[in-house]
Amino acid sequence: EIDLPEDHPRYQSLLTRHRIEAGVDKGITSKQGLIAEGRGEAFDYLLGEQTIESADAAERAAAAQLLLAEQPVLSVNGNVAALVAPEIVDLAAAVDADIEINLFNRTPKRMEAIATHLREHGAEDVKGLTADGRIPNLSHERAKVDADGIGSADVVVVPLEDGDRAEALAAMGKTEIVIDLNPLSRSAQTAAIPIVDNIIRAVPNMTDHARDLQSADRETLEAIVDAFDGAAALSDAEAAIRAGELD
Ligand code: PTJ
Repeated sequence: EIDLPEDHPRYQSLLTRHRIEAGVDKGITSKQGLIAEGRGEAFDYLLGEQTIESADAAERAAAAQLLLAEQPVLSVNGNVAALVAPEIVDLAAAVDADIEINLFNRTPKRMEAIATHLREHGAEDVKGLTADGRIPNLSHERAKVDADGIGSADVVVVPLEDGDRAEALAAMGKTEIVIDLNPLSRSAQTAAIPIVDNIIRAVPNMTDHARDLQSADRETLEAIVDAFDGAAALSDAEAAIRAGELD
């Protein structure tokens, strides 16, 4: 990591930009990933670069949903790998989930680079390379998944996902947890649990909630999931953006 001034008011966004840039240099992140990052950053700026209360509630509900799941999978793309590889490995361990690489712009080279990067950060089993399953109603490359990963998962975490794929996964009957700073995106709108927060804050916070809920019984976990209202969380995020919580 480079030396960034921690007291800089935009420290988090500088750090995020740096990680994405390094991801592109390493062949992990696509050039389009830079554009996606810029879009996310604009929303984060308007949210005051903080985890708003409704996002924290969504992160707790997501942790509960993951603990209840039979076969949870965390989907990783080029931006996610560059931004939060060790944090994704931690979350997977906390909720006993698989990690699967799933790319919008799939190339064998980038699949390999991301798998290596995840393994370097402690991932043992990385799925996505077999690609013996398909998401119905998507074009060939974008539809590829592992049959024993996302293909048969009941709960999937899809961060920074393209709207088309989020919809196609939901149509397969998956319970989707989406992390996306844009509350108006189709991905966020499609999710059972939309998390409107920067992934660099969302993932570690989900892990904290999961550890806190580790020994909770099913009833307690189900009550947390049931009490969460996705549509209300999205309106709350939009209201926070409009109100401008800038520091
Ligand atoms: O690595 P690949 O090939 O799978 O490609 C990944 C990208 C992200 C390039 C691809 O999925 C894409 O083009 O996504 P979109 O349609 O730009 O959507 C990305 C969404 O993530 C946007 O709504 C952004 O606001 C949001 N976003 C970007 N950065 C962050 C974010 N949300 C949370 N945290 C971020 N750091």
